[in-house]
Amino acid sequence: MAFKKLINSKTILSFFAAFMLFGTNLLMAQTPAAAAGTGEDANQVDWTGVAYYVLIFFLICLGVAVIGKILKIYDLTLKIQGKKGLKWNNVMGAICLIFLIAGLYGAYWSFTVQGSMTLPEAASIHGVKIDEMFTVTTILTMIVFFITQILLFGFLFQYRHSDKRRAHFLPHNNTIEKVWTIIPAIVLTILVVFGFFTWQKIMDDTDAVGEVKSINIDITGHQFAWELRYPGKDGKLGPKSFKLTTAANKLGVDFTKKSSFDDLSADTMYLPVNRSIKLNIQAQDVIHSVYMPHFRVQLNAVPGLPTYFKFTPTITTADMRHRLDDPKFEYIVYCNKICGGGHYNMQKVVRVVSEAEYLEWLSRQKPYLTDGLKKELHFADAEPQKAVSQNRLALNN
Ligand SMILES: [Cu+2]
Repeated sequence: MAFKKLINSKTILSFFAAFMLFGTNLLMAQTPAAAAGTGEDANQVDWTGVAYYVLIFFLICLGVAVIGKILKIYDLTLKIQGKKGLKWNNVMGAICLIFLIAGLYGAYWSFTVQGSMTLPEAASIHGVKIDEMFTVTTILTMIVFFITQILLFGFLFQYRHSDKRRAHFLPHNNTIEKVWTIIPAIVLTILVVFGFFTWQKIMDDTDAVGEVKSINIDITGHQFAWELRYPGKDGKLGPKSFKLTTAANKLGVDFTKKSSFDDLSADTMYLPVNRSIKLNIQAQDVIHSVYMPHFRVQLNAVPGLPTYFKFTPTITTADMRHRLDDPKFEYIVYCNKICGGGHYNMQKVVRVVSEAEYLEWLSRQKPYLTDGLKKELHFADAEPQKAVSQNRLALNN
């Protein structure tokens, strides 16, 4: 019966879960290793997956349980010998103090070690504001975190049970209630208002008076790629309709409108530095999400709900490579929704360049209106050809 008690069903289930997790981890680690290489590489297994850390956690728990049992036996031995047993309240108080110091050091460690893994400085104007908000929120929550943790575990240690002391029962106190309701309410209101005005500024789509007009760029998500469309010489993107989508016209651009003829399709997102960009965001199948972490840009791409994000890049790719001392650095636009099996594939390079480089690049871009599309739309060859040749020298102003 004792054995039955020891190995109760919860323990068995926990170990079974750990075993399954470890097995899955091993399997997943082996698959890419086998697929990736031949020879020695194929036999290499990455042991440091999630399950590895879960197992380490279980082992630490086991270690703590064993130490607890040893202390219990020591306590019983003392009592059998007629001596005073262990002062468990002191043991618990000491554990609280150790937990407090280890926890605070852990928080400090994660800030200093993992803090350096955060994104480099924001490469857009509004990104600096977002970072400021993040810093203010982090500082405020950290102050609360450190105060509450020190009070919580410090009090547990200081006022641990003692036969000589009796706890004071405090049924109600209006002053305390007011303090811990009003102060957090004020702090949260400041944070929310701060966030509201920042968001309002970011989402303001009107160009300021005297400001150079924003460049309109279309980004459309589908499983599993981003499609980019740039305006041609007229600076306007042609209208689109999902009803017009075909194999050749995969964005469903409406060619009954003149503004559609000079649109360009691009593989890489080139952006001129210090120019306002209006990124028009769409999706053709499921929900995707435009995510450009270095510019602090993220917005969902929802089918049937066109939206946009306006931002101004401030650091060129070359400049960022120099700052990070990484000659291979590229800004990337990702998809930030788990949108299907090939989700990881939804990446495109974003290159921030000077205005001159941008215009030179733009002049080399292919028109959206391809020969295949012309055929499909039964266009007379001469007319679109003319339109396209003009657009090759398009200036996006
Ligand atoms: Cu996606």
